[in-house]
Amino acid sequence: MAARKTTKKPNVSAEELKTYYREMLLIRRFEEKAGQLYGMGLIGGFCHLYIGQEAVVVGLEAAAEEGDKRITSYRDHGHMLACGMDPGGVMAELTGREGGLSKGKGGSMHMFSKEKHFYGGHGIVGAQVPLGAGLAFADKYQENGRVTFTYFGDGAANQGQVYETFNMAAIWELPVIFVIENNQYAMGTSQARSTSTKDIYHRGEAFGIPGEIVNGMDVLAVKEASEKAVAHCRAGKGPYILEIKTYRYRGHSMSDPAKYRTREEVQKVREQSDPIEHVRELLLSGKHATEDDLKAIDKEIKEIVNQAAEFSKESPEPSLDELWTDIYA
Ligand SMILES: Cc1ncc(C[n+]2csc(CCOP(=O)(O)OP(=O)(O)O)c2C)c(N)n1
Ligand SMILES: [Mg+2]
Repeated sequence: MAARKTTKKPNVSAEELKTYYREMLLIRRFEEKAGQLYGMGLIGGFCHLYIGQEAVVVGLEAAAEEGDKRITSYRDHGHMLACGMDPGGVMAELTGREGGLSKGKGGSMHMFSKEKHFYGGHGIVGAQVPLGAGLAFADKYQENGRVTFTYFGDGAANQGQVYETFNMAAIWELPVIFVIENNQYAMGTSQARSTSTKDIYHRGEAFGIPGEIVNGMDVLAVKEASEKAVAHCRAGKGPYILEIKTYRYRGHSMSDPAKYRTREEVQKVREQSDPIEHVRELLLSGKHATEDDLKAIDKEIKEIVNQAAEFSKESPEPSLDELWTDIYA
């Protein structure tokens, strides 16, 4: 996770860098605000924050095109924001209000957007993996050239259904990118305790699926690898695996006793490999932006997040009639 050492002279425009900075900062500030609202008792149930992992989804989205699909686990707020879902709608879902993207009935783990081709938000570990292959099957059947980004964690990578999915995706040459967000922990269990090997992507070899490791603290490295994976899928060559090494700064969820790692471990990653700080340094050292430019972006993002929080507090509780809508029975 040494972001600053791996990026040589980046071949990237100032505008592009600023976009990544803005998008990653939006996720970070949104998640910090969600943590505060949770602390105030305004958010109930589970709430899994994405702080530290921002470069993963922002780098992948940089390689996506209109119509591509995405599906992920319960650690999903960053994915929603990165594909352009409304921050107010996401926050109001967290507070369980009428203005939420699932009308206040889904909460943190269960939001969807037809418009943005975001298929959730899934609370059952690994369950989204076969669903992601199913989405890719539909695209292949319709010959529409679309790709599905199927995200899951290092813990989920030990689920049996992942390998049944790998097999079928390989046989049918489905246009699916399996994105393993390896943040090194599955709840309180470190990867070393749960997983027989240090790297996971090479399990794809057993199914003839190529893959690689990516530095998930470097948005440019993620984008580069994603472009390669997308090109592979769009060329009809079947699935691809990206194992993205990343780190979550906060607990597994808001109710994590945090006894399985030291504060020093977290602090070290924050100081040495923070993905937002990395882009900030590139912007400043390349003279693409001044401190004042970055302050202006910070202010703009703060405003968006504050508005989302206000909306999530002001939006009314869902009416009781809502209990009888969106039910398939
Ligand atoms: C089938 C199933 N088993 C167990 C759980 C409880 N559980 C929730 S999250 C989690 C850990 C998953 O870790 P990982 O896949 O690494 O994702 P991360 O939380 O790190 O993003 C577990 C065991 C669950 N939700 N579903
Ligand atoms: Mg994990």
